[in-house]
Amino acid sequence: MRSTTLVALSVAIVAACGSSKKPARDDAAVIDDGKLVDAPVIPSCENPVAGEQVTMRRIGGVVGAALLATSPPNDPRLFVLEQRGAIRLFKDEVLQPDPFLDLSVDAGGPVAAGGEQGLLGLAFHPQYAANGQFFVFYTTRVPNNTLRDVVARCTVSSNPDLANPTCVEVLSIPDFAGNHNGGMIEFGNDGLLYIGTGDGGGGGDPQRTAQNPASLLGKFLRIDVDNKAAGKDYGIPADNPFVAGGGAPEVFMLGLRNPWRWSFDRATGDLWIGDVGQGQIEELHVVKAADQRGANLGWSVYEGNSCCDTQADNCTQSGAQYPCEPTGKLFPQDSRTHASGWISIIAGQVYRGTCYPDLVGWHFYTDYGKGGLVKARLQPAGTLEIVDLPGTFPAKPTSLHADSRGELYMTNDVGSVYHLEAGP
Ligand SMILES: [Ca+2]
Ligand SMILES: [Ca+2]
Repeated sequence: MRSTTLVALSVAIVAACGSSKKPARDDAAVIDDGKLVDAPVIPSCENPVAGEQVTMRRIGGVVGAALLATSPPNDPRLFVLEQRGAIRLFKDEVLQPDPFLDLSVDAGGPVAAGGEQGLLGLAFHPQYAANGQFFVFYTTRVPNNTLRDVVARCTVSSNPDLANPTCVEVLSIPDFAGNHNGGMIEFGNDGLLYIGTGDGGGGGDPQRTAQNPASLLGKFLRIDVDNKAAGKDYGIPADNPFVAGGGAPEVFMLGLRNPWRWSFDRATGDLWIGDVGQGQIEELHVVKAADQRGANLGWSVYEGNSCCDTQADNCTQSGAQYPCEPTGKLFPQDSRTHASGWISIIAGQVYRGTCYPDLVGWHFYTDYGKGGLVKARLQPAGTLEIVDLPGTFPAKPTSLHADSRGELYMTNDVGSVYHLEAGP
């Protein structure tokens, strides 16, 4: 199976920028379980383009809402999530007719889609080229019409463009409302799988999950998919903050409301998190690698920098029960009010590609309602340099994420996929 995959990948490799092509290279190797495996290398851009004027070029569209574009490591293909439950495949920017995987209800799959529900996350194993494993996050109502948020392990078939049709649940989280499901998953540079979960839903964190370390909701979770603990399909990393007690062992960070889209900066390991706000404030948190373990991002004691119970929305906790104590909490580096038109922040990713050298080190992000595009980069003091970019950008964005080359792709609610490009 693997040799078939690798031959196909090697043949399929193309260069990064625009129409420039570069011959395939297959001289790299990775070690997996002691076995040396050839792996293709994605070449850097042959003709980089200088300039900071950012544009979005539409490369194609999928069915329904497109929620994420991503790639396995060192793989030239682009995989796009359809909210309804399928993963679609682009090769050389051409949409392939058959889904890579279809977990939709129409295909007999488990994904419950609609509103904020659906196939929400996809992360390829760092050793995907060798082990064929990838992970998905979806909402489901099977069995018994009971709502759950699920992380499942899937595998590719002998055909590299087709996954095996069923996935195995790794983590199942009971949920109580259709909104606030998080859904983004990524592997860190430590090889562990990070999972962002919503506070459950409703409004105002009605079950007080986000600050409760025993709940898997309103958190970043971190699990080891390669070393299974007894009775589980995953392991608990030894330095997770509650591994010795005081909370659920999977919990890595607390105080999230709905971390819909976030990513690691692949160069630094910093987390850039868009936490969708309640009725007033959208938040962008940048949590440096050294500060992540056990971090508390504030919700639902705070919405942004504001004490939640002072606001005229449904952050209804009383100050007496949940005093707004800032000690031990991290606050966002950028916050946008709903009065300014922001309603659901869409965090993106730090550009680490080679096609547009003047974009390197900038994180690009946007908002589902406001649209537009913002870039920000960390300054030495830990604050952000923030630039609201001129120009017109796609409406109703749902994600902005890198492929294996570090090139960024935006998806939106009507199924379009765009390549972020720049020029003078
Ligand atoms: Ca929910
Ligand atoms: Ca926060």
